[in-house]
Amino acid sequence: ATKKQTKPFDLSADNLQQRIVHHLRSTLGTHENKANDKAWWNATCSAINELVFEKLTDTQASHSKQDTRAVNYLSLEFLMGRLLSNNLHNLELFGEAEQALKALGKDIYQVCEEEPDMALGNGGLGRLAACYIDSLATLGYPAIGYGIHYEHGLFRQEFKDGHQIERPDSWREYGNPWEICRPESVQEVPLYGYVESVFEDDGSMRKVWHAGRKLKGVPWDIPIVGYGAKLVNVLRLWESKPGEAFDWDVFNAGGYVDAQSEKAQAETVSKVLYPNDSTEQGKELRLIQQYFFCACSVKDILRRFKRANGNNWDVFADKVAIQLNDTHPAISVPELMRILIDEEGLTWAKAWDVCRHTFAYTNHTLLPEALENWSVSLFERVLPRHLEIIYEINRRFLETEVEAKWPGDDEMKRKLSIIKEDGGRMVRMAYLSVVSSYKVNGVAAIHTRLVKKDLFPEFNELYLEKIVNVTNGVTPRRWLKAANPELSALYDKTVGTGWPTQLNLLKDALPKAKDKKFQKEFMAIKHDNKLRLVKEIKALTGVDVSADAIFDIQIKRLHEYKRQQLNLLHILTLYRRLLANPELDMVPRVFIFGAKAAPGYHMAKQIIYAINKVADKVNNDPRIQDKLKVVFMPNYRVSLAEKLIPAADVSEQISTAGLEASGTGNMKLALNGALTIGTLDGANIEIAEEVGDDNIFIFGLNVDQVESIKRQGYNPYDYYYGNAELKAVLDWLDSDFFTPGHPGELSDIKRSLLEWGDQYLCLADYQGYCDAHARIDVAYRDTAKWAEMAIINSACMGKFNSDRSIQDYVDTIWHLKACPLG
Ligand code: 26Q
Repeated sequence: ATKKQTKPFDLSADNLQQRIVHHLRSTLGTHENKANDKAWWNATCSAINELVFEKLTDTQASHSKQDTRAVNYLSLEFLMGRLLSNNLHNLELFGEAEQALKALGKDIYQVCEEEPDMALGNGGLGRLAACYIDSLATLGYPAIGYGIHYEHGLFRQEFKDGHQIERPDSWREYGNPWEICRPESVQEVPLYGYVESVFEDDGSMRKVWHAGRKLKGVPWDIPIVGYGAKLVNVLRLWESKPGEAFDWDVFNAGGYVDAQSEKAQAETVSKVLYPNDSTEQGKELRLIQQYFFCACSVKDILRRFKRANGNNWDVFADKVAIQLNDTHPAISVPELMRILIDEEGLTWAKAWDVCRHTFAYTNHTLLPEALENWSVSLFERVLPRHLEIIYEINRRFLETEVEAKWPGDDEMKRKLSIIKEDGGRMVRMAYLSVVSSYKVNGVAAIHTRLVKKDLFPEFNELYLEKIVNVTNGVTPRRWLKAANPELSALYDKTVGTGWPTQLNLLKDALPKAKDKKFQKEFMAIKHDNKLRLVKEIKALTGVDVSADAIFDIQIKRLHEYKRQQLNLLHILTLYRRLLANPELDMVPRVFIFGAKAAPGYHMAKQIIYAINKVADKVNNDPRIQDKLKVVFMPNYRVSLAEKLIPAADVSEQISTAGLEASGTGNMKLALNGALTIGTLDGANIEIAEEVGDDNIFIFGLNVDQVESIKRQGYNPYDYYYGNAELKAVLDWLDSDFFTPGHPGELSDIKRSLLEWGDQYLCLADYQGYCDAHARIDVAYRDTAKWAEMAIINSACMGKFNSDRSIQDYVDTIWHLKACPLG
């Protein structure tokens, strides 16, 4: 354990109590006798911020003194969730704060509940960024996260008659104690306009971009406390404002009202997170959002570099690594080129050399519709100079690199061109990213294999060793220590207290997996967590469920490839069997869903509606004697995940093989003792390797079988007519049984699985999936055996610590040196 700071902070519970009272009175202007829980939360945050901000200052001083390479993690999304409980754990002050609040008559868990989630992300990619900045700080690496200070994060989800309704999320409505505005680091961002060629006396030519509009980027810093508080890094989020000049001019011309609307336009840029986690093509505002944040971040990086190194560009890549979290920030490549060439006067060759040693790119998807392509005409209008630079990157790439490897092969040049020519000219952001980066990585072993084989096969031939794997991970501080305090205490007692950083230590509990007493303790904790969830389910949905049932949980964005509809088909199958035979011998099951659908994704919304309608029927059907319950928890988000995951018995990871890049919920659930029912996809494969085939329920087609069945011509009707139960449940969806008086309301799901071709092979995997569930039913009855398997799952998750992922990034891509505070 690290030694706690002695001066000037007294970190006793007593002292913390005084600080909380002090902030309640002087910062918030209230008093112990009348403060509401929100004020208590605010005061607690302010009290620990005294310590956090001091460590932040120390860290920044130490970094500028040591001046080693730092990584800049560029991401349009950071799905942070709540920070208080996590910060307290990372400062090792949770116990003290609990005691302090208790002395003031407050329950710390209730106070923590007051914090709104910071939901500045959609799902996996955004939450991964949040886990990674936690690990970077924990390991003591110099790092900055760069993102957007959205006014509205991901929408709040409500259900109305079973339909998803989107409501705005306003996480900062009443202020946010964690963020610090940094007006001294404001940046200016040009947009639109035209490019002028200026000829110099010496015959040379340079380009000047005359912008049509200017935005201002205002940085907000959120301190990121590493576990053990070895250092405090920052997450810097940019807010858009109108550029300095314009409103005065218009104002003086008597156009006060017009000025207001232009101000509103400028502020639109950081107003809202795009709620799509796969495709949203061609929206001008989204491109401006991406460029706005990249321009601010690149300028900020350059400002820091120049402060320490002047114009010594030879050392730039030794000091700066820029990681692109998917292609969303890829526009920062031409932006850095533009500044180096147009403003700093570097030659193309020198500037390109700098970029090629600075950028690295992480790919998170193989879905073709999720690959970003921007129309050339949009680019030309918004970012004319950047388009020129992309053309030149492309020209040199094709004429030198591609020509050298495949001489005279025009077909290959067409294929690999960063500009797609057929069907409307488009900029392929993935190709731009691969060409410009010194490393490209996939996020799980199988995903990386497919990135090489199917997505970028020619690039993989051209650039040997460029594409590498870094399997995703999750932070055990949030996903075990903070979310599951009882299990954490059991591990502390069993393997010692080093596991939050050395997650492999959990393996020391393996010898106890067969120990009856340990099994009882482990499963009693699971049962307690389930009891807490039972209350939450009742409060949020009104449904009564029993903690003695199997809690079977599928929580993730709603997407056809993730196959929530396959889960539904199995639920309908059980329901039918129960109606046919109410005495059917089955372990009671509660199927729990949490998922948001992109607002414009019709089929995803249909699936939510269908699950809600089936839930209505099942939950109110006395004939099935509570053997089956279906619950759709509204507004799934990080803080709800923290309540669901510790209570799960079964983890649903059932994507079509080859389509889920990694998954990270699968890791969190197994870490908390849930058994996985899953396909051989993404990180499921590596989870199976860790826990052993006997401790996971694998079913369905693997990647090779998916490929071959598609090649042969897949026909879902073969399965429909070949399987009486499957046919019956699909036909059931077509009736008005679940939507009385409204036949056909759920028919689109059946159509997508038959007439429209069942793109994600649900019917092919249906029987295997039902069989795997039958194996779960059998396994759960042997309580000792189930406990043993749950313990093995939890104890074998060491590999999936995000500290391991970050160390992999450091070793194979970033090459950083740790700089913890002394
Ligand atoms: C693109 C263009 C325009 C608007 C939005 C987008 C967009 C936004 C978010 C596209 C994709 C995303 C998010 C993707 C994502 O979350 N991918 C997941 O990443 C996880 C972390 O690597 C993996 O575990 C998941 O398998 C993968 O689906």
